[in-house]
Amino acid sequence: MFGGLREKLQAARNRLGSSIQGVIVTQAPPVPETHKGEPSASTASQKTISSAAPSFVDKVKILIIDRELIVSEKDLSDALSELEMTLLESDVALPVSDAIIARVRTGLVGKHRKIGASVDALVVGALKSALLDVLGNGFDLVNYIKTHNRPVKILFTGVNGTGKTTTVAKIGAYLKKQGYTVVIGAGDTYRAGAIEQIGVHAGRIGIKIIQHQEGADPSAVLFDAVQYAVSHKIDVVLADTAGRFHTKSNLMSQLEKIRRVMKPDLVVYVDEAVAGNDAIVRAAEFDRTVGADAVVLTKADMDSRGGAAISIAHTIGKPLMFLGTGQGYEDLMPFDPVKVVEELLGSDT
Ligand SMILES: Nc1nc2c(ncn2[C@@H]2O[C@H](COP(=O)(O)OP(=O)(O)OP(=O)(O)O)[C@@H](O)[C@H]2O)c(=O)[nH]1
Ligand SMILES: [Mg+2]
Repeated sequence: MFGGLREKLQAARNRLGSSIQGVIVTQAPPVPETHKGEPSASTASQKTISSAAPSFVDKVKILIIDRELIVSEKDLSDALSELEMTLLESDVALPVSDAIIARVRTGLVGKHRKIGASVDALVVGALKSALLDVLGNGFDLVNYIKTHNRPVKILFTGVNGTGKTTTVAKIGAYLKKQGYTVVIGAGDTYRAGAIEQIGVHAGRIGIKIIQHQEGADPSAVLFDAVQYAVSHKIDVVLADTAGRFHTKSNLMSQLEKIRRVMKPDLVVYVDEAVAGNDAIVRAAEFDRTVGADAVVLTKADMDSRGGAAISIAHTIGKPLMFLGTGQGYEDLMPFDPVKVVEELLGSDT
């Protein structure tokens, strides 16, 4: 997952580190030719020289460690430009890339004490907090269900073929494993074979499905699914819908009707991570027309660039709930920003 971005961030991390190392070198006091190997008058007066009589080079290092390191904006400008290119090439949306660069700059430019400890730690710390800032907090579905009235009704929307139906099945299996009862509403009455497809998934994971005939009004199907949940005290209703593009106004108004009739607690927008910036644009459109409370990005297992996952929360202001990481029912990862940052920068950070 996001392997290409991970490699590029590693390169950016090294580049920022060497820019700061360059600053350390230029801020070190020059070693006078005649005094090499013995303390100079100026350095000897500094309190940092240890009594173990270290070499002159060691003393210079100690001085740098003890002093404030002052990193200017100019020192980092090339490395930050490279980081910006890296992010844009990885399909990170421009405002998000700008936000990351601004935060890394704020984290690194200025005075640093104890810089001698580790330049790399300083760089990783700045990258980490910049990424965490733009990734937001995620959306803890289990906690949401725990704290809301039953049944919790969740409507899944999105364009064609992004993985809505598979995600409904995966989330059903996930919630069942957490001890919740679930019913699925077969709200895609439009595409031939869609009812059968969700029926097969529901059968495999052992979840009740409510369905009508192909061509039926999806609002009626999903209304029935909610009624079933109420009368059977089911915890969660998962409503599948047909894929549609936001440009198709008749299909979008059908979705509005579903909203009015079913009254979902959550509208979850599903798109594929591999779509990069397209996913961001579409998510914003869906949010504008029918609303979205959270986002699931599927096919993260096939996404090397990671741009959509990095960008979506910051650009549309809605949290990421899950990442889809494969075709199996288990291939669903609750979105945990800390884990994603670890994946990108390495767990040793
Ligand atoms: N690799 C991978 N494939 C996925 C993932 N999620 C879904 N898929 C695959 O994507 C394809 C489309 O999935 P569907 O669930 O049918 O997509 P949909 O959005 O319901 O499609 P429509 O109903 O036609 O709009 C299927 O082959 C899924 O197995 C994922 O996280 N990773
Ligand atoms: Mg579907």
